[in-house]
Amino acid sequence: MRSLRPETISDIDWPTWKPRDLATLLFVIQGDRMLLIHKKTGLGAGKINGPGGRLDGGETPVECAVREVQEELCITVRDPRWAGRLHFQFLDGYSIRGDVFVASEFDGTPTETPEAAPLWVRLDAIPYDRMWADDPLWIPMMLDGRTFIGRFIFDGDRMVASDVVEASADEVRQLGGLAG
Ligand code: 8DG
Repeated sequence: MRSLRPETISDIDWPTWKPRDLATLLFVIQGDRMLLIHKKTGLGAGKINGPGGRLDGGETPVECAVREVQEELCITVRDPRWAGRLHFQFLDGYSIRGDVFVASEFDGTPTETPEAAPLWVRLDAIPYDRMWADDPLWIPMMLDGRTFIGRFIFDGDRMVASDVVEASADEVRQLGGLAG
């Protein structure tokens, strides 16, 4: 980090920025609806989000995304595709980077677990007011089939700064290939 208390996206030297944790998110999208969760544990407990979580040692992001969806909703997605990458710096020093995946097919029945309860929402009624503050900045791009790179500074739950751009062809090749 370039600044001890970054206030804008350019206060952080992103090329040398190292996240403390690596995580994933996965959104199942079928027709005009999307499968979300009421998150019961971990970072963001109480919010609505896509299923996901932190990487276990040795896991690739796509393996993590598939495992987290199995653990949280008892379903196995068949066709995960990389959709974007999110970088979060928190003012207390914590940082996390998440690869986002979409899928449309799965085996099993979404079932409530100790970590999450399933929630199907219509794409025109996504409950952004109960989600992380950055989500409305990139979920619409994801629903348009566009890949994205997001950078955010948070003070707890409050978003302090944000920057979301469409991923370049190089980034799609590199990050999509690595993550998958
Ligand atoms: P734990 O056992 O380590 O507590 O749980 P975990 O399942 O390994 O990790 P987690 O607490 O679920 O990981 C945090 C999840 O929250 C991870 O999927 C990334 C996601 N997440 C953030 N910030 C944001 C955000 O701003 N928006 C969205 N949609 N998701 C976010 O960390």
